[in-house]
Amino acid sequence: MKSTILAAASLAALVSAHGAITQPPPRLPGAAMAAACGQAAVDAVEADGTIPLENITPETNDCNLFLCRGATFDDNQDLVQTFSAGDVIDMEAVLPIPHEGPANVSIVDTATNTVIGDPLIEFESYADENLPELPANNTAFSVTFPRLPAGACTVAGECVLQWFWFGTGAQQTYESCVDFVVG
Ligand SMILES: *[C@@H]1O[C@H](CO)[C@@H](O)[C@H](O)[C@H]1NC(C)=O
Ligand SMILES: *[C@@H]1O[C@H](CO)[C@@H](O)[C@H](O)[C@H]1NC(C)=O
Ligand SMILES: [Cu+2]
Repeated sequence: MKSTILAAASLAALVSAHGAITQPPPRLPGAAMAAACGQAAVDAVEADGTIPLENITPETNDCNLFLCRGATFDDNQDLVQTFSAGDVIDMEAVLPIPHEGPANVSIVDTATNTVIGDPLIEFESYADENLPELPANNTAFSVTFPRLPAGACTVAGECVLQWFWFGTGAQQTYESCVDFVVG
């Protein structure tokens, strides 16, 4: 509950906003992220839940900024979703400041920060600010959960569904993660 309120608060404070996933509930910053990345990093994400990685300065080498923008499983254990092969997962994003570039959603092994299998969805050109209007599928789209190798992603924290977007002109990287286990 606390996390939900926090998410709403940080997304409402769209100070210099760019983009993030809002559904399924994404990993949020918290005490464990503050311990690893520094309180300033947490403050930056709480002030603007859509900021790119490039606008965050980790204070220690323990910060895993390039996985989930530094957000940790420890801070988000109450947000773990259960997905099974064939499930259609509806995802929603906010893109208050679009930047044209590629985007995708993949399953990532958090221990190694490597992608498992193929992306579940890929956009060659996403969030194109030159269009009069963004395609509806930029902010609401679905992915179908794949059949994973036996034993993969069965323990909470092992894997995330990661939305990744790179604004080519802006040179800005965006990551939002959804914690899940295979059901
Ligand atoms: C997702 O897109 C980014 C940006 O193009 C790219 O760096 C990354 O390799 C892609 N991920 C996969 C699994 O294709
Ligand atoms: C998103 O919608 C646009 C416009 O309708 C379409 O061209 C594109 O292929 C769609 N992308 C994906 C990944 O579904
Ligand atoms: Cu931006």
